[in-house]
Amino acid sequence: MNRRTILMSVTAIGLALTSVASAQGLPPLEKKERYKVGFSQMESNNPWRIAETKSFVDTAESCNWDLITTDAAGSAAKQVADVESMIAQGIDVLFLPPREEKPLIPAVKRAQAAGIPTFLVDRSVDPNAAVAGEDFVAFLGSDFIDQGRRVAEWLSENFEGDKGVIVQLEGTTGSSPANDRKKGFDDAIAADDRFEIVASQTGDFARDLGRQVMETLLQAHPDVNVVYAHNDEMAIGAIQALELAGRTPGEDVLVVSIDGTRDALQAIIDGKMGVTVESSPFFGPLACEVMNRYADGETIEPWVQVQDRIFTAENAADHIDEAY
Ligand code: GZL
Repeated sequence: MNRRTILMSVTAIGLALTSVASAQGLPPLEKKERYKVGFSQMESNNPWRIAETKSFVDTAESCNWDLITTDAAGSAAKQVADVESMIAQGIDVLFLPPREEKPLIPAVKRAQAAGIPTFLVDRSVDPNAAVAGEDFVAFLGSDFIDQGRRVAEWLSENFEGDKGVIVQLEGTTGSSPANDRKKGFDDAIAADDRFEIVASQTGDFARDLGRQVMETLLQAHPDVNVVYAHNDEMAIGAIQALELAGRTPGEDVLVVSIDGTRDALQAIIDGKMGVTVESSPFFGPLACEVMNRYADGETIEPWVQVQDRIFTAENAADHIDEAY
């Protein structure tokens, strides 16, 4: 093949890539031997976050990534700055779990403007401000509304009392999982008139804050007999608070949650928690697969949806060894 033919072929590939991506108004991703990849982690204060970061790190070599990871230590503003820094370092691709739906919009827009294909993982942004397939390539993650709905469904099917007094521990204020897990649960549980949500307050997805908030809400609502936590870390914190107050989780109060962490599965096995709907942190392999599809010129579906299992006393022991 002579130089002219090679040049024409490379040009044709480039035009093909550009045409596909530009059809979506998205930056193309040139197929390369190795990719400089940015992963902007929001915080590392719980097993879920730590497992997610490890999943990306463990995928890097097999996916030919020169991986740059940052940790915003719980600050949306710092996460925006971290993304800016990685753009300045010339990353080819950005994987971003936006801590909150609105403050991370500038980061998404900056990456797009810099011609860097961006995939939102695990959390998304305000769809009124940025759209998958236009402002970023796609969202890789669970259906958080469905997670909340499934917890409510399980509760309605397994609660044996006449009156359910619910305290809800919400995730990080303004985050897509907190918004949607609340919506999914609240809308579904309203169908069963035995239940009343007497309090709903954020524990920021954190175990210790979840415990502190539960202690406070127990004072105000001593008749609580159901706790719905948006994640297992807060559920475990709530169980600690309940036991400190002389309650017996699993007997006089039913704790229900989301994620599927090792501690949650153990609490289910010990009879202290009723259910946890899975929300997997293992995004590395999926991120690799979707990035390669995009580099091959494929149009990526705006939502690459992750399917979630449900863990109860029937199957928790079967899955605890794979948990994080
Ligand atoms: C869900 C993820 C949530 C987890 C929490 O994709 O964003 O954040 O449910 C984590 O445990 O902090």
